[in-house]
Amino acid sequence: SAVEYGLDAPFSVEYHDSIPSTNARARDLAADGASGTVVLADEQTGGRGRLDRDWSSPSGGVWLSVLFRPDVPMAHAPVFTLAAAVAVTRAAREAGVEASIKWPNDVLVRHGDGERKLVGILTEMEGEADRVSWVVVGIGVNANVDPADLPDEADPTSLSAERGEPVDRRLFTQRLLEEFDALRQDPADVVEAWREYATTLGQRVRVETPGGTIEGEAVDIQFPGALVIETESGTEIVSAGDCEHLRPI
Ligand code: BTX
Repeated sequence: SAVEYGLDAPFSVEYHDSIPSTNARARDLAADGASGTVVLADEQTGGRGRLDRDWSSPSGGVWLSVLFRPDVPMAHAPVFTLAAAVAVTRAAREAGVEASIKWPNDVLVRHGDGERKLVGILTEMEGEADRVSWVVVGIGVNANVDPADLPDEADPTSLSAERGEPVDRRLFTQRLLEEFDALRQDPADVVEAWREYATTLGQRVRVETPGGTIEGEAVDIQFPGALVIETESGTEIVSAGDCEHLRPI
C-alpha cells in the first residue's frame, strides 16, 4: 500500500512487491474507471517496452505507471512521454546522476564510450480523437539494480551504479511524481523543458520508421513530441510513434 511505501505523492499509490506489469495493472484500473492512480512495484515479471519488447524489471528498480484522464485530444498524448522524461531526468540529477534525454522515450547517462540506458518510458492511451479517455505513462527506472542483471545489448546503467551507492527510492519516486504532476498540468511548457535536457538535438541521426530510414541532423522537437530532421532533401518530421529505432551517426 501507499502507507507501507511511505509516499506522500500527489496521486493515490498502489504498491506491489511483484506484479507482471504496472502498465497492465493501470490499464485494468482505467477500465474500472479509476484516475489519479500510480501503480508501483519493486519487481515486474512481465515488464513491457515499446513495440511489445521485453523490459527487464528485477527487484530494486522503480517500476511505475501513472493513470490519469487529461482533457486533451488524442494527438496531444505523446507530450506526456516527454513530461515523464523531463521529470525523471530532474529527479535523477537531484540524486547526483547526470541523466539526459534521448528522443523519444529514453533517459540515459553519457560516458566516454557512449550512452547507457537508465530509464524507459511507455505511454499508452485510449479514447476518441477529440479527447483521450485515459493515459497510462509507464516509467521504468533502473534504480538500485546491478546493470549486469539487465540485458547487455541495451548498454544499461542504473542509479546505484552511477552513484556508487543505492538511491533512496522513496525520495526519488516522490520527486519524480511531483515533477511529473506539475508538468502534466502544463503540456505547452513541456517541450521547452525537454529541450534543456535533450542529447538528440544537434546530433546527426538515423531513424528507422515504418516508411523507411531517415538520415540527417535532428534540429528541433515540436509539440506534442515530433522530431524535426534536416535531411539532404529537405525537412522531415517524425512522430514519436513512428520511431522504431534512433541511432546517432
Ligand atoms: P523500448 O522498447 O524503448 O526499450 C526496450 C529495449 O530496452 C529492450 O528490447 C532491451 O533491449 C532494452 N532493455 C530491456 N530492459 C531494460 C532495462 N531495464 N534497462 C535498460 N534497457 C533495457 C522502453 O521500451 C519502455 C520501457 C517501459 C517500462 C515501464 S516499467 C513500468 C511500466 N510497466 C511496463 O510493463 N512497462 C513500463
